[in-house]
Amino acid sequence: MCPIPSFLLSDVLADEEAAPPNTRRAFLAQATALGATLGGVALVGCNTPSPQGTSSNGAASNGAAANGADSGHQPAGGGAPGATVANPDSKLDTMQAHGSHATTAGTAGAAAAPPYRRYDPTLPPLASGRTLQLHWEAREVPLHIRPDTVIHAWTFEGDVPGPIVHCRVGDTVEFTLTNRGTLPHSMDFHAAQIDPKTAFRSVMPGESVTYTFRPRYAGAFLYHCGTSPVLMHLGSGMYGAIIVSPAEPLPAAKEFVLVQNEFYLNPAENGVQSSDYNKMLNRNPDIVAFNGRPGQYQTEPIRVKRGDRVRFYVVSAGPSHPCNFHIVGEQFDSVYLGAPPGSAIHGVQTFGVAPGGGMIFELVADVAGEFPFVNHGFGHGQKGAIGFLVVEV
Ligand SMILES: [Cu+2]
Repeated sequence: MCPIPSFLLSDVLADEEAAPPNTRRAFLAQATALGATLGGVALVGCNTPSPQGTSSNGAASNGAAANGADSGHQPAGGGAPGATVANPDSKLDTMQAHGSHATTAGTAGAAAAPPYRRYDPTLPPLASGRTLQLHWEAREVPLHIRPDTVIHAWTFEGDVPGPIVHCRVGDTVEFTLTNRGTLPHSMDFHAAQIDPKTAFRSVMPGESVTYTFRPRYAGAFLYHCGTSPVLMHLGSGMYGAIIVSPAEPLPAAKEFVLVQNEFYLNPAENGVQSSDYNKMLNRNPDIVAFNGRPGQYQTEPIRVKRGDRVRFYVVSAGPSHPCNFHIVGEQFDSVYLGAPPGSAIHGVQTFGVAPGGGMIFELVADVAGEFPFVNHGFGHGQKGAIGFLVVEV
């Protein structure tokens, strides 16, 4: 038996507190109806997961988009609309305040997690065509973030961060999200300019949402689940980077994507640590990481050759803290604060990337050696946001 997602109940409780006494009877009737709906939802969510063979990864994706991917700029909803969608409006989700949020620890133990592996920070090449078709799945899975640490992650495509997307200004991105989890989920691309009420709305388990957008600005952008409470969904792993290259290419470089995030974790049950919402509210993380694994690029550094131009796309997923990006022993020749190439400042030691933001850091690696790249807010660097850039002769 699967529990009713508690944050959906908190929607009800919030309504109850707001309801004046003379409408309490109406509220109770509404809550009963919602409870009946949720019962059905819980059964859907507890079914054996559906086959996941239709998903595809990253910019080279050719996955078939469901629910009308060829619908141009008109977002097309998937599944049954209306009554069964408890929080259909992601704009409202973002603005909702919740006092508490229980965790969903999941039923799979640590043994069900795939082996630990380094997250490849390499920027994928651009696709040859000008249209990207991405058909992704939201999944709740056990995931190694260190060789000895498994978390119950809420994910896009089973990983934290989700896949790196790479496209150009003016490309067409046809995106479909199918929810294979047990909770509502959604997708908010910061590279899009689109009506969030429809495109970024939440979809229930087993359902899909499809929308299309064309990025207008180049840069390093965050994407994330926007379902209420956003803090919990983003903080549990539902985020990633979409890199939009300018129409006129930047100088050739070795290009890497670093997405910083914080983990706020409960003690392990069955070998798996779940996310702690109250810790998230208090903003004192247990772990801070680049690309979802603390210290991974210390043990397996990023390597370039002397003389290479190196470009880091740094995105801060948060959910609450910035990334004060710095490379020990180096300076950035250019930092692009907004859309490159018109927004560069030069000769920079450290620059803060706000949560929900992204910037581009560039240097020519003309000195050989081992250079730590860090969040120079060292309370966070010490919690895992440190790696090595190795410049080989
Ligand atoms: Cu979500």
